[in-house]
Amino acid sequence: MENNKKIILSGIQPTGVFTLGNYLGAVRSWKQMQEDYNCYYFIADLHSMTIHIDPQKRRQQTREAFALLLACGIDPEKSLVFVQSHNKCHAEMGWIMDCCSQFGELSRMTQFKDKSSKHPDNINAGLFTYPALMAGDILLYQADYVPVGADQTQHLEFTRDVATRFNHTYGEVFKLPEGYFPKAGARVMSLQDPTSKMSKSDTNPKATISILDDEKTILKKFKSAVTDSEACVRFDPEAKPGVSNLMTIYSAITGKTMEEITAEFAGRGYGDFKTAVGECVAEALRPVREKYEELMQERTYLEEQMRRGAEIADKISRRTLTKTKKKIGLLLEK
Ligand code: ATP
Ligand code: LTN
Repeated sequence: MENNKKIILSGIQPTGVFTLGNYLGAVRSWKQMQEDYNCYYFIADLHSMTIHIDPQKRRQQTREAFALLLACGIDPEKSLVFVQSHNKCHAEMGWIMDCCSQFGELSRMTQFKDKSSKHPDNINAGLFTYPALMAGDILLYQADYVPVGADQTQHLEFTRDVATRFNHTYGEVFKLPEGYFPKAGARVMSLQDPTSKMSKSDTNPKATISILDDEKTILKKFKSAVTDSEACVRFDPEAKPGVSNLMTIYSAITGKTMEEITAEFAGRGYGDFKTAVGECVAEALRPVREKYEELMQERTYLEEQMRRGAEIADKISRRTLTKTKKKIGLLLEK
């Protein structure tokens, strides 16, 4: 990947099958960026350790998440795809970043506050220092852009702050990354509670569309999606969060504007609209599901891609890690 293209980097946690939200909000654009950037994508398994997951399940979900990335069109010939823990530089840089992070700034992170109130019995130190590990992920690769959703922008700001401070104290090492917000990215809300985001760790299966759901399941879930009693397809996220969410999904897949969608369903009930949304989602996800099923039969191929990804990731990131250690004054082994 020796060229002048800018570097894009992003990660996704192996906390379950990707949802339509992950797909429309993130992974679909990751695929589109492959042509114009050097893209590095990874499965953030170290980050997923901040929440308790059964070990057997974690192994399985990590394999599945890797296959899902490929099924969504991330091409290992074009992009670097790997599992975070396979490149040991992440854990090492994570500790360095821990020592460059202040208790006060980590305490202000909203994700820490949210997740610790959701899991009051497991407020571990990793959950607290999560942003430091994430800063290490980004800075190791000298990434130019980091495509993340709104929930992660605070962590990106934090990364820039830590990098600036490090460069100032020890000398220039890190490039300051910028957020990247693709035009076609959509924020998808829960089908049962359209005021909260669709999330793969949601325990109510009716609230989320998994990208592996079959057509029948997808149509059924959209049929039972929460709407309102006005019977008018109109975009108004405040007053009509349910219908607006369905419009966002429909628009993200068909490319139609909100006005066009309102005109298309004028005088028709929500039933027709929900069926149309369900059908276009099922159609868009079919190739992903088929590709995934194919890939899961090819375990050796997947393992080979993981091994190759880890090797390249190590090679790229080790340069920055060594430079960082030198600047800090860690004695390098000869
Ligand atoms: P979890 O439930 O484990 O917190 P998640 O579904 O929120 O997982 P992440 O792994 O945290 O997903 O995020 C992966 C990527 O998907 C991020 O870039 C995030 O911004 C994006 N994303 C997650 N949920 C949505 C959503 N509902 N709409 C749009 N983008 C989303
Ligand atoms: N925290 C992110 C996953 C993640 C990430 C990263 C994203 C871990 N390291 C580095 C971008 C860059 C999430 O939960 N979506």
